[in-house]
Amino acid sequence: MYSQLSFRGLAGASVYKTLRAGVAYQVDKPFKLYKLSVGPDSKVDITKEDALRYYKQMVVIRRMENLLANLYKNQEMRGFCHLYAGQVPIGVGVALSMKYANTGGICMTLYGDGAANQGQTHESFNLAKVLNLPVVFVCENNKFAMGTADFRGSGSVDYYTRGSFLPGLWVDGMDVLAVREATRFAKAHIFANKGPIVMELETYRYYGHSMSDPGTSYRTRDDIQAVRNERDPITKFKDRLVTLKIATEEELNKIQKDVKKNLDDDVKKARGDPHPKLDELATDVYQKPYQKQVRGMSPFTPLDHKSIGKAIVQHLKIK
Ligand SMILES: Cc1ncc(C[n+]2csc(CCOP(=O)(O)OP(=O)(O)O)c2C)c(N)n1
Ligand SMILES: [Mg+2]
Repeated sequence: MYSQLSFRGLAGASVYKTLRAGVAYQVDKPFKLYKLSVGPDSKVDITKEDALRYYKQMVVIRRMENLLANLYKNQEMRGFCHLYAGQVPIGVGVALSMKYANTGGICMTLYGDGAANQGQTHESFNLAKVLNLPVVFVCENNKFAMGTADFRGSGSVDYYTRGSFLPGLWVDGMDVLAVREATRFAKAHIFANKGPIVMELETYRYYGHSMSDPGTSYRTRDDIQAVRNERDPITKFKDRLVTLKIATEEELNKIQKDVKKNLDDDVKKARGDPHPKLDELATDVYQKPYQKQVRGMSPFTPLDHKSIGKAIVQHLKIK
């Protein structure tokens, strides 16, 4: 439903400036501002190198999700499959630890439109404001909380204003460059010590909430197809890149073909791999496991905690 991503700040990035390199690109749908006098620039520049990288990343994500959905439906992949999915208070906790340890990092905390209506989200806004934490709250408004349309479950669907005392920014989540520009703006806002900020990315969910939700009982196939035809972020980006002559259709088709082939090869390899051993289940659950054994196992099948990977705190250099 949500996830956290943290990154270290760039030195001297406290002043927001539009990137001026490459070809000019006009963001289609203007940003909407809440408690902000100035917003991100709607004219942004894009270099060919960045454009192709974003295009490829989007195609990879789309294709991966398709493949995962199929593997799950074929019962080749077990467990529970949410096609992407944290907790808002954890994001605020990460931001608190970053401020406390003075890492210079900020925490992007992502949550859904459904989660926006939970008490924990509003407690998180409050604590972030009171403690002036380096956190950007990013609401991914994909129009549905499981099967409930946003207007049926939300007192206000203007999620960018829902931080009440926090400034907010509405962004067309179907335009990768609008999202990039808004993120740069939000990051500079935090580094300028203006406090936490809320960003709403308006998007759409083609799939159901999880694999147990066919995603078609609360909307029609035509509704979904209309978004695919009119607002699809990959198709739209591709058209813009061709129109702006940043890339040719052939180049972009080739990226798509290569991604498909590479991911199909990965799936083939994964199919041939043995199933993970049971002890994987208890691997890297804690940075420092305080108990040797996982609690609640039957005495006949004990399971030990195992550490093999590097903990996130080490990646982020938090002492
Ligand atoms: C505290 C809590 N209450 C209820 C649920 C059950 N639940 C799981 S997802 C969900 C809706 C989430 O909506 P949204 O954040 O928009 O995510 P999306 O459906 O778009 O993936 C609910 C109510 C939960 N996981 N946790
Ligand atoms: Mg949602």
